[in-house]
Amino acid sequence: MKKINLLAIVMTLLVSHAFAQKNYLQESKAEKAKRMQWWDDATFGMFIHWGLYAVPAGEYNGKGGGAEWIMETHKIPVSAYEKFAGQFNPQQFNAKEWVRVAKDAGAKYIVITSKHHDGFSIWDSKITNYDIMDASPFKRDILKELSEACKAAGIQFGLYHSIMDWHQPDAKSKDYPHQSTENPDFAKYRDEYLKPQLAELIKKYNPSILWFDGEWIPEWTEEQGKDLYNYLRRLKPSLIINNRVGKGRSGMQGMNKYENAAGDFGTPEQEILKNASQDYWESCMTLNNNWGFVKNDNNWKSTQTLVDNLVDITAKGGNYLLNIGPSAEGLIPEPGVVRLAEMGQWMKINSEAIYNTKGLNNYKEGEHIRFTSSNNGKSAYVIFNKVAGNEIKFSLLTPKAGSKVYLLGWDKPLAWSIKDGTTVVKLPAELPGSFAWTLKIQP
Ligand code: H79
Repeated sequence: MKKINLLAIVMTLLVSHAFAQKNYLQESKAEKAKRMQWWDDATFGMFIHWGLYAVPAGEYNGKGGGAEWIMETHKIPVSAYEKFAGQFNPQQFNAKEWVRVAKDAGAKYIVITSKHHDGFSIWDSKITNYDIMDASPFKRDILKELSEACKAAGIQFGLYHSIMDWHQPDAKSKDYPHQSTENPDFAKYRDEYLKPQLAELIKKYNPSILWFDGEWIPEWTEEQGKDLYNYLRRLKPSLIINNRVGKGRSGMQGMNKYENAAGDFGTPEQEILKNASQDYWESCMTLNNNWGFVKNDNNWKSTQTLVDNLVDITAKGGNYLLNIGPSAEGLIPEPGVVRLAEMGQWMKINSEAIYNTKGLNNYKEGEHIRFTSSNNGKSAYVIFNKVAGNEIKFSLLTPKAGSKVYLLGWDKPLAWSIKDGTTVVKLPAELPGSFAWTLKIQP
C-alpha cells in the first residue's frame, strides 16, 4: 500500500470518528443506572403547573371547567386567550419561598411547566414574544429565579415542556381543530421553534430533567421522539428525560407498551402502578383535583393519603411527583402548603426508609405494611400505618437471629420475637409522629 493511501485512510477514520455522533438510545444498563442514580435515590419531587391559566382559574365567561386545559375546554380562540398574558402579574411570587416549601416537604427536585399546551413560555425566550418578558406586565424571568433558588438550596431543577402547542400556528394538530390555522407546518414548528426553545432552556437554566407531555397528537411520532432524545442528550449528556418524549407510553398507566421506546422513565398519571416494577417510573399526582390553579377546587387529599402514596410508591420502586398549582398572585394555595409541611414533618423522622432505598420482592403485607431496603442491603424497613395493641406483626420479612430492630424517632432497640414464622415487635406506648411509622431492621 502506498504511503499516501495509508495516510488518507487514517485521516478518514479520525475525521469520521470525531464527527460520529453518539447514539444515546444505545446506552448500556450500567451507564443508565449511573445517570439515573440521583433521581432514583431522590424518590420524591414537587411538580409545579403555572402559567396563564392561573388567571381564569377554572372559570371562563361565568362558566366553570378546565384548569391548564381551559383554552381547549371552552374553545377559547388564540386571540382571546392571549389577553390573559396582559393580566398575568404575580407580584407575590417568591422563588426562594417555593423552593423552601419543596425542600421542607422532603422533595429533592422540582419540575415546573416551562410551557404547557397553551404555548405560553414563562421564561425570557428569544424565540418568541409570547413569553413572560414580552407579553406580560410581570417581566421577571420565572425560570431564572427558580433555577437559581434551586441551585442555592441543593434541589435539582426540572422542566415540563409540552410538545403539543395550541398557540404556534405551525403546531396546530388534527386532534384539536377548533383553532383556525391554514397550512400548519409541524416540521417547521419542531425545527424552528420547539427544538431551539429546548436548546435555549438547557443553555440558560441547566435543567436536570426534561419532562415532556402532549406527545399523543398524530403529528408526533416515535421517530421524532428518538431524534429529539438524542438531540437533547447531545446538548447535555446527563439529562434525564421522561418517556413522553416519544410514543411509548401506554395511556394513563404510563409505562412503555413496546421495547426500546425513547425516554428514561415511565409516567403513570394520577395513578400508582398496581405492583412493584424494576423499570424506572414516577407517578405524578395532584394535591387536589387539578394541575393548574382552580379557585373553587377544595378537594384536597389528606396528608394521610399523601404519606401512604409516598410509601406505597417507594416500596414498589418508583418516584412520587406531587403537584401544586400556584395562583395568579404567585402563591401556593395554603391547604397545599399545610399538607406539604406535614409530609415534611413525617419525612424528618422516616425519610431513611424512603431516600436511597429499593423495593423488595415482597414489598407489602396486607394493606397496612410496606417494606423497603437500603441501597446497600444492610437495613430493611417495615413501614406501617396502623397499629393494634402495642405491637406490630409481619411474616413476609424475617429478621435474622440477633438483628436489632429500631423504631425511627425512638432511641432504644425494641424487643422482638418470632412465633410460627410471624415476627412480633413490641412498640412503645406512644409512637413518635403521625401517619405512619418505620421499623429499621439491622443484621
Ligand atoms: O400537565 C398535566 C395535564 O394537563 C396533562 N398531563 C398532566 C401532567 C394531561 N394532558 N392530558 N391529559 C392529562 C389527559 C389526556 C388524556 C388523553 Fe390520552 C390524551 C386521552 C387520549 C389522549 C394519554 C394518551 C391517554 C391516552 C393517550
